[in-house]
Amino acid sequence: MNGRGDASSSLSEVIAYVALGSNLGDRERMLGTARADIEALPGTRILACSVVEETEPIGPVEQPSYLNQMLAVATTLTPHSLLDALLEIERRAGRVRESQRWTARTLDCDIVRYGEVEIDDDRLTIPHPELRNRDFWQRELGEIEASLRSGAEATCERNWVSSERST
Ligand code: A4P
Ligand code: MG
Repeated sequence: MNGRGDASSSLSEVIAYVALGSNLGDRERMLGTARADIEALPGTRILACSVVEETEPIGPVEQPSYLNQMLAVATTLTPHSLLDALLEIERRAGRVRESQRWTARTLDCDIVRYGEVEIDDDRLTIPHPELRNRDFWQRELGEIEASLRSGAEATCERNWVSSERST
C-alpha cells in the first residue's frame, strides 16, 4: 500500500464498495481495465469481486444491456478523492458524459458504500441512493460481503458468468 499523507488520503484504511457498469464497446475488457486501474490507485487494493452479471438496462432511452460487477476495496483515499480517481478512470475508458442521466456508457464507476460514512453534498451521495432499487447491486453486495467474511481471495478474472437474471 502506498499512502500519500496529503489531504486526498487518511491514515486508516476504509472498506468501500465500488459498482462497475458498462454497456458500450468491449464491455468485459472495460471492466478488466477498470479493475486494474482501481488496483493501481494510491493506497487502494481490491479485496473481493462479485461475479459479472449481464443486466437489462435501466434508463429513459433504449440502450444495450449492461455488464455489472461490484468490488470491495480497501482504500486510504477520502471519499471525494476516490470519486475523482474513478471519474478519471471513466474518462480514460472513453466515457462521454451526456447531459441526460442513465444513458449508455463505456464505463461507470459508482461508490455504493464507503465504510459507514454518510455523505450528501453537491458531488457525492453515499450510500448510493439507487442501492435500495437495484436487485443486482444488492445481490452483488451480499456476495462480496460473504466472500470477505470467508476470507476468500479476490478472483476477479474467473468471475465471468453470462446471466440474464436481470435487475
Ligand atoms: N455522484 C453522486 N453520488 C455518487 C456516488 N455515490 N458514486 C455524482 C459516484 N458518483 C456519484 O454521474 C453524475 C455525478 O454523480 C458524478 O459526477 C458524481 O459527482 P454520471 O456518472 O455522470 O451520471 P450517471 O451515471 O448517468 O448518473 P448516476 O446518477 O450516477 O446514475 P447511476 O446510478 O450511475 O446509473 N442499468 C443497468 N442495468 N446497469 C447499470 O449499471 N447504470 C446506470 C447509471 C443506468 N442504468 C443502468 C446502470
Ligand atoms: Mg454514475
